[in-house]
Amino acid sequence: MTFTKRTHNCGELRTSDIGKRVTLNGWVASRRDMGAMMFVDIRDRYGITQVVFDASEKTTQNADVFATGRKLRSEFVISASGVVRKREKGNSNLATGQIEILVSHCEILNEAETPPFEISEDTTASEEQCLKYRYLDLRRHSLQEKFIIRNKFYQITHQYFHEHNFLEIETPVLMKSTPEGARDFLVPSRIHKGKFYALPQSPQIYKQLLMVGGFDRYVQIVKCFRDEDLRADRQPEFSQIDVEMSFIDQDEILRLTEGYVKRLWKEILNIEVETPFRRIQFTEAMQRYGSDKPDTRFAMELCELTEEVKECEFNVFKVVAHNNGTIAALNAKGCARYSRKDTDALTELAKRYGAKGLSIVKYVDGKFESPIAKYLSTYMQSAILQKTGAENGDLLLIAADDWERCLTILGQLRLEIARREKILDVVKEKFDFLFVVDFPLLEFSPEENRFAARHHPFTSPKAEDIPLFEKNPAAMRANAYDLVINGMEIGGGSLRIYRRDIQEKMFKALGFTKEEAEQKFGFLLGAFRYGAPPHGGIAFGLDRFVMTLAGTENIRDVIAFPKTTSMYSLMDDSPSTVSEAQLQTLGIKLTTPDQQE
Ligand code: AMO
Repeated sequence: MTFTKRTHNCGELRTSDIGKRVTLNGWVASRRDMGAMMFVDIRDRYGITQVVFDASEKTTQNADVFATGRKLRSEFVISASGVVRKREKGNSNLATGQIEILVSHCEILNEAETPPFEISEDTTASEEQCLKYRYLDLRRHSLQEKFIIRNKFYQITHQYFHEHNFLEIETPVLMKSTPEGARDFLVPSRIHKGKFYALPQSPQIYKQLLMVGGFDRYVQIVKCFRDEDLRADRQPEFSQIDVEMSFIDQDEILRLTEGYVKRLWKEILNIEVETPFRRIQFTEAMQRYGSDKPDTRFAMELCELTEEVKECEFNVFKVVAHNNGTIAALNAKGCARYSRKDTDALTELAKRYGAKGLSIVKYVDGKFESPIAKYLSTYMQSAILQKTGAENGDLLLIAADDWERCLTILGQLRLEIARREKILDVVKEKFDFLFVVDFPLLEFSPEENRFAARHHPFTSPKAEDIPLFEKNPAAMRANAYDLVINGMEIGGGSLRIYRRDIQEKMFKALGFTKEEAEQKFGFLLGAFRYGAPPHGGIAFGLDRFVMTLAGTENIRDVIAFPKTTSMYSLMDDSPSTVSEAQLQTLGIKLTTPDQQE
């Protein structure tokens, strides 16, 4: 099948092209029929151009051309040829808005059924519908723009790391299941029945092995897979820019990161980013903002009140203080006006983050309005006012729990108040770059009654903290760092343990027996016997980076074919059942009857 091929795309013709004979190929975005005149907008990924069928003009008088124009409907794929002319009334919203094409030849390349929703920027279609017909949704200019940014992002990334002497090396997608934090996606082996590969949560171990293999600078844009609950910034399969280097220190990795971010912002947004970025220690980030990825575009800092209220008669505070917990407050300025419904919603939010309750104090007409007011002496009340800076009309939210949970709850409330009070609307354009450093090495899991690695089991402790393995593992700090932009964790990394004896101590602290460690990570420990260089690295969430650059809060906007929050692909209906024969080949028998349908 032949057709008249385009001479230009739908976004490039200008007044300087007036008089040229051109052909456009694209989709019918809209069609207005005014009787003797028809206006059709043709769309492709470069833009929209108006073409005109004009019965009064000789060129269009040809009955065939006009009849073809009449047949056009939304989303038909067409080829339209004619001469570029000046538009009578220009449209300054369109790059091509000053010209139009007087059609003298038109071919319908393919018809289209009426789409399930209108493909326009102000579509009223639900997100489910857009995802089910993603290929139609992707025709929207605002979505396509994000993929254009994503493409630029790839190019700059390849270039930047190439210029810095990095080698791109691919690592396996079918690998050994190793505990890394999230749940693995498993792939059954047909040849080795009863055995499974795992899809990588990240290429962490491989990139460390590449360092042992002598590739001192590795980078890879790589798909990672994690079976975890989804959020607005999480997908089960996502992309990382994975980086590892030998013979370096933390500063060198952070400087490389700053240069990379600077280049991305300059080339994609034409924004000059100031470096070096601020570095905040984990403890300080928690104390001031209640988060290890603080959004410091606005202040609203937390303040600790443990000392001030530990002697009060309110039992919850007393018990928490007695057990070495933390009592802290957030001053929501001017929010004493909140209704019961509002404050109940805040309590609910606190509970989602593990709070048993939330103490709410309205400071109105010089008085504390709160069920806990009666437990707080005048002296305590004035100490609270002084510490929180509360004034008439303010709302104090007070949490009491163990240190990290108390601050996390308040950190979440801080973000919620900022949303409700539209504080971020004022600072929307600002970018806030920082590194959070000096994370704890371990975190205690009360459910499992053991320590887990805060970052991953290969993260090195600070040299001066190594003796604490025996004495006080909870107090150990890691050589770990996160890149945070606008309150989103964009990247995380660490210097690695490269000595077998330290790695063994770490596995022991994590509660692995020697045999377990050998079975799970034997190949890594083995490699450490043969001269592992000091090394470290970082991985950036590519999708999150692009979200920030494209100014969207929804990760699905930057992934061509994303999953829903219930990890479903509405377009191809996956996951789906497979045939009994396929299961048999893999030696798998399903146990739940409804899975066998
Ligand atoms: P980490 O687990 O911190 O580190 O991941 C690095 C970055 O990947 C992004 N990310 C995600 N993006 C979208 N959806 C997800 N489900 C998701 N999970 C993580 C985040 C995060 O900062 N191997 C280590 C890195 C290292 O130590 O070098 C790792 O994977 O932006």
